Amino acid sequence: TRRAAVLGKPIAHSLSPVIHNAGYAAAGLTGWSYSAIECAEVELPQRVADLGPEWAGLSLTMPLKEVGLAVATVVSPVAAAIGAANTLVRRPDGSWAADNTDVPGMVDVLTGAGVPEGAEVLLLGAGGTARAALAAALRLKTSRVTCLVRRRAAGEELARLADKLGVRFDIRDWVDPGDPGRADVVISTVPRGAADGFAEAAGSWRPETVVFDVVYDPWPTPLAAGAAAAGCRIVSGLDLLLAQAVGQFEQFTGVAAPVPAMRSALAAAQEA
Ligand code: SKM
Repeated sequence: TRRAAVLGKPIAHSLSPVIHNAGYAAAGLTGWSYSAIECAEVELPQRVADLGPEWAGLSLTMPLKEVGLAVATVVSPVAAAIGAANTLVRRPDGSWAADNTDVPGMVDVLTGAGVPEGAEVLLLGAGGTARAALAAALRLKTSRVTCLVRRRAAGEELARLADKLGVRFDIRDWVDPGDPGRADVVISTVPRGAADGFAEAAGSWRPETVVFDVVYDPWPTPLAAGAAAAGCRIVSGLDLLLAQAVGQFEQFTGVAAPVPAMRSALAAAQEA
């Protein structure tokens, strides 16, 4: 038996078990199972220490992505750069390696939606997900990231990361970007409801704009619906959930992920 799980708090809403278990079934990985475990930040180190040798990997979601780095003996460059891990992989000696698959996942979904190299990005929010988006922007060789922030201090912290990564970055106040200017892609990293005020403005964005809202429940968000009405290409948090799970699946099992089966299981669960 080999086991994996997603840890976080709250965790009942997570669709990670659906995606990974569908992947095990489609890949013929009998004996593998993936569960959801509620775990608070202070509990993570002990929880991880208590896991038996059958545990191959862990997905980490809020609020565990920062503390995830602390329980690992090896940290990948991207996880170290943004200070967040969503993935812990068991090493042969029993210790854990931390990685971040949100970043390559974002690159995959944005490239898949046609975002070209050198694109200009309008980023909404400056929290944890925005840090991952910034690292993705670097990999996409974006020319500039303009960030709308609700809290100036968070924006300034993100600006320091942008500086460290070498991404051209401007902070703007949280105002209505009725004209996203020359932005080729709008990435909203703020929680459910926080970007609703941009829905109307999105209705007049250029149809070539790719709009990626990391929220997926409920879907479509008002922002996504507004942008879709303008003819923009829409990417959802569900697309990202799948893309980041693919990277985890392959690191946990060492087997190529059966993506179509994982995608249809996710779609079915979301409709249920
Ligand atoms: O980064 C991912 C994490 O791996 C799993 C997850 C979930 O199960 O909802 C969400 C994201 O934080």
